[in-house]
Amino acid sequence: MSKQTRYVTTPIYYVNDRPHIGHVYTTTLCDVYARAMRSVGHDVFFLTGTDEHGVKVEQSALEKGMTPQALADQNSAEFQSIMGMFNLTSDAFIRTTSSEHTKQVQTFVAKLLERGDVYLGTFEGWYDEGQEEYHTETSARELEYKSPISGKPLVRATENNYYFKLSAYQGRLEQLFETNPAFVRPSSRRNEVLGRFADGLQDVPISRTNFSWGIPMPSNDEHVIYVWIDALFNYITALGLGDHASDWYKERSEFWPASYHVIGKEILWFHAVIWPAVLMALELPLPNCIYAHSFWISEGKKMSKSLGNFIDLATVESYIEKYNMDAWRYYLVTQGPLGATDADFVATRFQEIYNAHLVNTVGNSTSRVTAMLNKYFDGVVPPEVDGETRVEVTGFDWPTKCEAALLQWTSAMEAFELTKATEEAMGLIRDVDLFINDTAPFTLAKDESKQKELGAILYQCIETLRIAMLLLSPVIPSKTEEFLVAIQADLCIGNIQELARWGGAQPGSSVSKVALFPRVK
Ligand code: ME8
Repeated sequence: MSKQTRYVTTPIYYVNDRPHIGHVYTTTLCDVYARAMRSVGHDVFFLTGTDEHGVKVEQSALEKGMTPQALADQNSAEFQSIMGMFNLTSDAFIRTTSSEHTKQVQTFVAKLLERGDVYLGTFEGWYDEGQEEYHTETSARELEYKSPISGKPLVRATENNYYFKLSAYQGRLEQLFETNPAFVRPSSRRNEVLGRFADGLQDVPISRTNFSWGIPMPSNDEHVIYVWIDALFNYITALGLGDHASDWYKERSEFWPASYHVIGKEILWFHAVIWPAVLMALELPLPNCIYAHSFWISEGKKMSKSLGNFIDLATVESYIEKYNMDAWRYYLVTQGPLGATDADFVATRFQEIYNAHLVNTVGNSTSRVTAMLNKYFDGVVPPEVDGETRVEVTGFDWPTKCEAALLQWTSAMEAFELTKATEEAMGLIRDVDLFINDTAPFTLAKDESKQKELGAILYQCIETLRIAMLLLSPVIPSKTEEFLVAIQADLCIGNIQELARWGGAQPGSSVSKVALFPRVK
């Protein structure tokens, strides 16, 4: 496969709040995708960061007796620390208060003004103060004039503002949704957006005058740029697209357009409608896909600090301490709300999945096979084929099975179907267990004359596990590395298509026994 670029982004997180499971979740999804794409050999850029302007940050800072910048510095550092804590391999961390970002945002907005896509006007509408978002009459009515997030009443607000001419882009947006049905995924989210087009798109205010913590409008510093416009630009300022003389532009501009903007469902409108329209106005290419996942709820209810079911960083850390980092990642990726429905985080379910998938499947199979190789072959990989001996058990044509799994895995990872990709690898491991039950190597071991057959069976087991573990490495990177080191196999460095080909395990190389996932009470 030819080398290509892949660019994946998380939302940039608000610094008026502290990181929690939701932020860790989205960032972990992007991390799995980024690792998988690197293992395929693509040139990957994985961006995350913090959204640091706006009235909420100004108010939180005021309440804490801090300057907004000091609050932003403190909380942005906390968001940055989760990258290291959770083994997340982002390539850059963008902060909207950085001079690189602010300068470029002003350049882009100046361009929009110049082209007439931004103009000064008066606006009246239903405003959600918590979300800093306006609703149309129809949508406000549907929401019973209450914020869908905080439940607080929407307020009628009038503003003299700069507007972005969103209405002028309705036709092109509709065409985009029609010709590229995968622009917004999953498809239920796409339908949600389409439903709102029926209302007719209205121009959106993109400046504010009621507070000052933001990027000044070019040529009118009584206005600051609306935090959402400022924030959306992060995806291209981080690549230097607004400053062609910058190092960022030189090093990163080739990554645009993004492969995936991964977001939560609550910020879909900004990403699926406003953002592409802004890019159209700037004559820039559009991202390939906005992937909007659903939400984690906790123990059957919306997470809330007062209900005591809020999964903050301390709670996340307690899981990692009790189980391990890879177990945490595995649970998030395979049991999380990647699809159209919310996912419930339940402690007992975590334990069940850990036992069923990691202890009893990955852990058991790898420990069983490495133990048998130690017991019957002194920890040395036997040859698969010796003259006549190639063991084919009906239904287990391993080379074909593994090749198919690799192909499926690759296309699922490319398509951001992370659960499906993971399932390909897990399927191979479950098949190894069935194969062992069918061929009963422990019985063959009792018969001297069956040594070669026994060797061939165990070769097929360790080789399939090697391939399966390569495929699992984006999700459980530490445990797969531990395993590959224990069997003296190569780690994946951007060449999975070759490495995961049948025959990679070298007869004669040594194998240590592994115990990857201990039982946890
Ligand atoms: O919205 N389950 O930032 P934010 C899953 N700054 N994911 C969740 C979640 C949950 N319960 N709660 C939050 C903002 N998330 C803006 C974004 S982008 C240009 C600007 C995740 O700090 C999910 O990805 O409120 C959601 O979109 C994001 O956190 C919101 O983070």
